[in-house]
Amino acid sequence: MKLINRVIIMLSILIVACNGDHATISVNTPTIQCGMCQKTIEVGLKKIAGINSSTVDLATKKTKVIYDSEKTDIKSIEKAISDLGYQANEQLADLASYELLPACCKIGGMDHK
Ligand SMILES: [Cu+2]
Repeated sequence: MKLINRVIIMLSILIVACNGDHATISVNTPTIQCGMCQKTIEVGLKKIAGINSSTVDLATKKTKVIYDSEKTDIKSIEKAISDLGYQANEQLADLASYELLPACCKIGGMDHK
């Protein structure tokens, strides 16, 4: 029983150590329009290596990204958001991806309803 306890404690230390690489950034995503944009970004970023999770705040138009700083960086994350069709900080949206977005997700799209 004592050995098992020791193994559990060592595993816990390892798990905490692994979490040390996780960093959080807040990215300005000013062109998001609606809940569908939110889903596109959150689901899209989940597929990118090194990104653990992301949360889009529609009210502030900011996207919080939790990532592994050893596997990716801010520039790659901005590029990934751009590839999904949205502006990320100074990185403009990839035009081809933007054109493929539903009408409601394009700039001003929610104003036409
Ligand atoms: Cu949208």
